[in-house]
Formats: sequence, C-alpha cells, structure tokens
Amino acid sequence: MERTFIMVKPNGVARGLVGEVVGRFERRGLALRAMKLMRVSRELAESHYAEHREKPFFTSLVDFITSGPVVAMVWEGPQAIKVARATMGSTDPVDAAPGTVRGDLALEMEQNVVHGSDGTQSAAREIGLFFGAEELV
Ligand SMILES: Nc1nc2c(ncn2[C@@H]2O[C@H](COP(=O)(O)OP(=O)(O)O)[C@@H](O)[C@H]2O)c(=O)[nH]1
Ligand SMILES: [Mg+2]
Repeated sequence: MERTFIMVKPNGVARGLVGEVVGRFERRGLALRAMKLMRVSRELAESHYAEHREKPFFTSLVDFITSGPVVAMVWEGPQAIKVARATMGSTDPVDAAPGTVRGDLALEMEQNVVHGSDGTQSAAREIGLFFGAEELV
C-alpha cells in the first residue's frame, strides 16, 4: 500500500469540480485517508513547489495556488502515486489523454485542476506539509 498527496487547485474548486475529481479517484479504487478545504499560504506554496523555485513560472504558480481555496487530500492504494498520476493525465492538458482529469477538464498548463505527488519522497514530504498525523485515518 502506498499513499499520495492530491490537491484540487483553486480553479477546480472555483469551477465546482471537487466532486468530479474526488469521484474519479474513488471509482478508480483508491481510498481517501484525509481531506480538507483550505487556503494555501505563500510560505506553504513556496515550500510545496520548492523544486520549481528557479523556473520562470514559479511566481505565477505560487500566485495561482494561493489565489483561492484548494482541497488537499491523501489517497491510498497499491502504487497509488503512479495510479493517481495516470488518472490525472499529463501536466499540459493539451497533451493529456481524454478520460483523464486534465484531458477532460482542463486546457491550460497552469490551470490544470489537480496536483499529484510524483514519487515516494515527494508524497511523504507533501503529506507532511499539508497534514498533521492526527488528521490521517
Ligand atoms: N505557466 C506554466 N506553468 C507550468 C509549467 N510547467 C508546469 N507548470 C505548472 O506547475 C505545476 C508543477 O509542475 P510539474 O511538477 O512539472 O507538473 P505536475 O507534477 O504534473 O503537476 C504544473 O502542474 C503546472 O500547473 C510551464 O511551463 N508554465
Ligand atoms: Mg510535480
């Protein structure tokens, strides 16, 4: 069993897509272990996206992720990280396959509706950034 950190980004929450995204992960067979609606502070956003600090889109990404409430979640299942990434689709929605969250619900790179951890280390780090141990079931 593996755990991954998934977030519905501000545009997904604003567009009323929380149920749609959650439903897709549920139907895929992953188990929900934690979930909360929250605002992401600038400090948390910069830590979360630390690997992208030197990228030209970093400031824009932090501005976007702090622009409105997000839904932060932990999902569990066999190879949950890989399964969730496949369910989400490619980073650029233009390249994301139909049937994926991004391929069905997004068109723009930054506004790609969901975040998902990309490996075991980032999953553990991101879960720890967003949730305390008492919030995980
Ligand atoms: N504006 C812009 N945003 C980007 C670009 N590349 C990535 N992003 C955004 O930054 C997030 C993090 O990038 P990355 O970790 O590479 O992709 P992810 O793991 O699939 O979310 C992506 O989900 C996009 O929202 C880019 O070239 N331009
Ligand atoms: Mg990433």
